[in-house]
Amino acid sequence: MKIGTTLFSLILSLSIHAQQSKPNIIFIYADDLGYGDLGCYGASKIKTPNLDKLAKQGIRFTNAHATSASCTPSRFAIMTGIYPWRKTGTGVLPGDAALIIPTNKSTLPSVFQQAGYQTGIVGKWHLGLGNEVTKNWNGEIKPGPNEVGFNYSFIFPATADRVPTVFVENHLVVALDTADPIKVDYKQKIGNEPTGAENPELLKLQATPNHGHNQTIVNGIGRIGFMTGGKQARWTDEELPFTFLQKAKDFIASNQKKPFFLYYALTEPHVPRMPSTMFKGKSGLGLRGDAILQLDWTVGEIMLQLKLLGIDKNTVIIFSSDNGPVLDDGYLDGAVTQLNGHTPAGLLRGGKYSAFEAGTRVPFILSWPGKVLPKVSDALICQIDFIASFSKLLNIKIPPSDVLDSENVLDALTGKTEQGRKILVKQGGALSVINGDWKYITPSKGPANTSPLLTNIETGNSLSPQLYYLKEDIGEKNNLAEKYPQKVKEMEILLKKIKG
Ligand code: NG6
Ligand code: CA
Repeated sequence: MKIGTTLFSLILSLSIHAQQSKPNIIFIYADDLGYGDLGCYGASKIKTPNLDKLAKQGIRFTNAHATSASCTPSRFAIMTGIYPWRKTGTGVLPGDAALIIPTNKSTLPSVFQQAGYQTGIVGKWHLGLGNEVTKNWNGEIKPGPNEVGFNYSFIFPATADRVPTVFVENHLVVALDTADPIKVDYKQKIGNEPTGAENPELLKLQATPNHGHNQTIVNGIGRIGFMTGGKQARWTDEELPFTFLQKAKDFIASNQKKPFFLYYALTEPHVPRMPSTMFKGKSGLGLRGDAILQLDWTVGEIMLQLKLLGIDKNTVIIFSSDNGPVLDDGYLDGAVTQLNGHTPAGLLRGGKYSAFEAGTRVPFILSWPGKVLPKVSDALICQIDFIASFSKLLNIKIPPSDVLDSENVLDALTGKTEQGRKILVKQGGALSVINGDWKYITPSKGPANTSPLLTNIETGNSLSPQLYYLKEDIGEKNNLAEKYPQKVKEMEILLKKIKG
């Protein structure tokens, strides 16, 4: 009996140990944070001590990319390992969109599940829910994150500026009151609640004229889309970071003894920027700057929790952003008027929505204190590479056709080499392809600049081909297409081949 018990506890402790030797992975994903927005990436007008510390203890990548210059496609790529431009319907989704991630293919979280991980997502989803646009928000909402690899989900459906402004935990809206059912419509007004267009006097944050964001008002902010009902379930923007942080911490605490993968998708500094009172007015750069302080604080809270639980050495934190920066993305929140010389894109050209580098080249930090030595790496990597790289790390075989465009860059991610990928296709408005130090932007119609009264961003659109030598011209100032027509041809052929 005694021997049996001892043997049992020995086996148990060995198996717990084997499990624990797999690192926990926390992927913290900012929304619309630019290459130049953090101290560790050269920002001097804004202080980001926690992310600077993370960068100092880990690897700070200078040449890391989202696949796309907006949210949904970048997130689609991370989940699937497939370039989003291969699939229609992967552009910025409305809040009532159906799920766009296939439920029968490998996904990033399903790879972790296969390796015995507990998987969770907390934060922004923006990849659709349910099978149809018209859905019942008052019952079980599925398929969603739980059907594509997450054991636990606590999300908001789309963006902070889109209805429904509610949290969904696993399949259910949080704090739902059946007596006040939620309805959502993106085509026409429903119910009789005030809208930003009809009742601007009710707004605490003015929308930029002619920029939308003037439909149902929630918490004094005009949103995109109409909703009615669910009064009790609606979030308060100022509380968002605390709600998500608490859920992320709960997930970490309850899984501290198992290997876990947490996808923690922050909402900062996406619009509407409405940080908590603790941060309002603290940056001197308007609400966008304050939201970045809040984001940095959140990351610090997670780092502290890991330390207190004693799992910091065995936990990988990856921090990045889904696309580049934008100042005015729909609200008059001081981002433009109080910029104060801050350069959200750093030395890069363009911004969110752009084919230029600032659209997709983003901050990217990886920290794994027990394993990875601090450094700065110039390896070319992309978020789409997570799925192939982590399958390698965890020794999980996935059908290559499932994750067509993902490359195993594990050695670059862990700092063993500065050789990442050689070739990467990126999506602003136009497609571009990077091959080594060269970048080619395909000719495209459309204005070269969005209106100065709206987002005011250089799009990268041009009817002529553009060729840049990034190694010496990271700001894409010098179009070499006419000088090197042969190179342009080569890049065109390369892109054509990848497109298949
Ligand atoms: C745009 C919105 C913008 C933002 C973006 C999505 C307008 C005029 N602009 O359509 O405010 O919500 O979509 O951002 O409606 S993302 O980071 O989720 O891609
Ligand atoms: Ca975004």
